[in-house]
Amino acid sequence: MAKALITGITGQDGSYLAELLLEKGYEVWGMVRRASTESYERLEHLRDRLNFVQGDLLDQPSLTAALQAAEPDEVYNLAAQSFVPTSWSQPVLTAEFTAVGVTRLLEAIRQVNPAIRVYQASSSEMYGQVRETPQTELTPLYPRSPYGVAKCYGHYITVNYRESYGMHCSSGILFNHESPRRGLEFVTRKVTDGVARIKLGLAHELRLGNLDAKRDWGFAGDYVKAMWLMLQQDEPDDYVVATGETHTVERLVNLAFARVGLDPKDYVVLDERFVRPAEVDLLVGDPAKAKSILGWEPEVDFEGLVNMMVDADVERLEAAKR
Ligand code: NAP
Ligand code: G4F
Repeated sequence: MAKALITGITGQDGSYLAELLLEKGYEVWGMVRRASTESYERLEHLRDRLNFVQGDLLDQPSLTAALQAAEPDEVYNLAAQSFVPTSWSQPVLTAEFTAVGVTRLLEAIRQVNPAIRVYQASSSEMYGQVRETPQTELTPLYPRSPYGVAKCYGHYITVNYRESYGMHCSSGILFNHESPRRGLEFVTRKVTDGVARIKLGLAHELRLGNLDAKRDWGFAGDYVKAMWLMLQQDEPDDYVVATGETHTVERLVNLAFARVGLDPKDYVVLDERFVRPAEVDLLVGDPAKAKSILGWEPEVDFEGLVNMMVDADVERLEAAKR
């Protein structure tokens, strides 16, 4: 039985990846941070099939101990401070988790077992002020946030461990991917949760920042399949994972309100507090390499994704009301 260790298993992607690996017959280990209250909400339905080990990207000995306990064939490094606005208020912590944390993990892997295959969660946020459209694996990076800068470091240190030590390290440059399990502060979930609250009479407005920003949004359940496929290749490499389509935040808002039969003009309020010090105006990825080498294709389109998220939020809040 193959064994995998997932850092960030309690997050959105961690929960979908754990499901996928269990379906494929893996023994799945999750690295979790110690907390005074547990946050395993996204994993409740899987909990008794998973193994947990404590560890933190800030603490190298805990990473070594986690690897020794799990003895994985594959490590998926999904842990990070992943919310872009927080990276301006906590830039040093973001660098410790999202940048240097990757080196701590890679170094622990090199020491414990350099044959372990590694997936690094790189990000389209690295393209920032984009140098070309669509963005490919070869597009120059120009990050626009401390988070983007930290992800560039994580990306290049992964490439460097591959080239320096011949380790099987792959980096997935994933464009935005969402789901009903997305954190409530990210714009898609903020909108779908807000729309559901307004529909059910629990809120009367939705306060947002820049509605003109464009993103290439896909479904997280599709994207974790690409992560797994990367580690099944004979050779490690870097891959853009995206839908190839871009949409404005405004279109996201319009689709979400339309799903519940309401007009966004009656509820959306522009709020400067949600406008960023530097914006990434446009992201759209070219997934040709992932398609041709990994055989990966997204299955959920943008409208299907928004409808799935609105429906899930309405259902969840109705159940809570009952
Ligand atoms: P998420 O929901 O925010 O999950 C982040 C995970 O990281 C959580 O499990 C969190 O644990 C863990 N974590 C944070 N700091 C840690 C630390 N110091 N040590 C150990 N664990 C720590 O993120 P996601 O959306 O699933 O994204 C997964 C990864 O892909 C992240 O690296 C993100 O930056 C990257 N990414 C995401 C997207 C996207 O659109 N979703 C796109 C490109 C790249 P707690 O539960 O303890 O907080
Ligand atoms: O949903 P967002 O916060 O995602 P963002 O900044 O694109 O980052 C996400 O995707 C990255 C991949 O490119 C990941 F690496 C990262 O970890 C994260 O998962 O914001 C999307 C857009 C931005 O342009 C933002 O300015 O939505 C705009 N927006 C407008 N109003 C808002 C809001 N974003 C948030 N979070 N909240 C608003 O009220």
